[in-house]
Amino acid sequence: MALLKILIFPDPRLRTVAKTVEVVDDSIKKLAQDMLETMYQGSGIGLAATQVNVHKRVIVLDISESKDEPLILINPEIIKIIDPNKKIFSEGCLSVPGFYEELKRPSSVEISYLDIDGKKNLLLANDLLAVVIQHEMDHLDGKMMVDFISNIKREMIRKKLLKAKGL
Ligand code: GNR
Ligand code: NI
Repeated sequence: MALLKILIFPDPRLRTVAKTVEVVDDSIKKLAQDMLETMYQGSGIGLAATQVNVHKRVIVLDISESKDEPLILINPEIIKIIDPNKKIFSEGCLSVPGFYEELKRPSSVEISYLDIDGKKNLLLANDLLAVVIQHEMDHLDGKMMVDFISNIKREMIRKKLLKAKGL
């Protein structure tokens, strides 16, 4: 296991579009385990490979209170929006530390993905689980929660995070 370094907005590498995983081999398994360790240590409930500068379609999450229900989703796809009515959630991001934004997203979606054994699965995700999966899938496409807020707010966040980095 190893802790990975998380890229911070506005690092341009966060804009990379991740590639489909062709084979779930040992390197993907190790990546997923290291991502889970990194997510737990950062007190996050989700993490996309993009955030650790690996541009493959792998996300990990754990929305349980007890932090013992890890999920690894490879090549996740939304195959159906079950409830298109959008709900507001307060979202945080390990790549935008210290900032929270109220975003609206569909609150019920059906996902297909490969599990850690390379087997195809379906998952019906509601509420927080649905929101986190959509947040992580955005990362895989180089999108971030700051893209949904006003330019002025995004610019304020960009300046504060650059300053915090000493840039
Ligand atoms: O830790 C996280 N919390 C969170 C809260 C609401 C909606 C999405 C998230 S994901 C975030 C971790 C992260 O940055 N994942 O990319
Ligand atoms: Ni994030």
